[in-house]
Amino acid sequence: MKNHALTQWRERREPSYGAWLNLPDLYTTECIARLGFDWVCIDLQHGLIDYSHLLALVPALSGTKPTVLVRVTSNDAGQIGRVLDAGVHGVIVPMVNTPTEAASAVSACRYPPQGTRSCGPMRDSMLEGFEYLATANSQIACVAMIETREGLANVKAIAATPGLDGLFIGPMDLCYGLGVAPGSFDDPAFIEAVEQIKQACVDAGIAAGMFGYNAALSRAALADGFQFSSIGSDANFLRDGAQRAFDTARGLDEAKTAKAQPSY
Ligand code: 3PY
Ligand code: MG
Repeated sequence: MKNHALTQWRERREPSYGAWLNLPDLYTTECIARLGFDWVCIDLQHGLIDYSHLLALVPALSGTKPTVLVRVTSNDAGQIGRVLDAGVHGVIVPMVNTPTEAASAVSACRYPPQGTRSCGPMRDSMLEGFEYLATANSQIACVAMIETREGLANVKAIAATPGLDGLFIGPMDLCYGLGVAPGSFDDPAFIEAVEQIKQACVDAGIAAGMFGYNAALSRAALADGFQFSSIGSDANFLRDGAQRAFDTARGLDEAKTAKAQPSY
């Protein structure tokens, strides 16, 4: 197994574009899978998706370009094992606050001796046989989210966790953690925190990622040295596209109606 997104992040040659999947819908998932994104992330934490939906979405993504990641609901080794066994190639773990928590996430992703993942890769072994076991430890991506004040305070040590592949910023929770109004992405405290997280990734030699509420935020992050960013979600692509079409049909000025607020 070769993880396309992880290879991009490691080589740092090009920005890695992701799409966020919040909807438990096969058709929208198949559409997004064919647009050329480098990775998609199925969101079990805030998306309207549960494990049984995921079991249908992953086969719909098989054989398409994007690397399939899952944001798990929490740093739970049991859930991490189950999503990996369902055939996804990495996890994004929310609210990682300490190096111990980061080490626990990594351990859940790696077979012994590097970790404690239990062996039963149902879907991957069906597709790849035992070959999967030889490559899984180096090809499964483990990403920790930094989105609290405690996580930020510990960011250097978290980034240095052996086996961790990247840090991913949750901008809205980070605003809450910093005590600035949600969505204040130009607040100096937020900008300083983002810089600190990016620098911790550079120092540790791992990838820096940013949840992008829209394509402009994502573009700014990628231009600013981040390796990967989600540029939007299925839900907001649908909503924004419908809004734009409706506005255009009514002859409204797009600039006036463009959404200023981030949306999920
Ligand atoms: C955040 O903004 O905190 C996120 O986790 C995005 O889903
Ligand atoms: Mg968050």
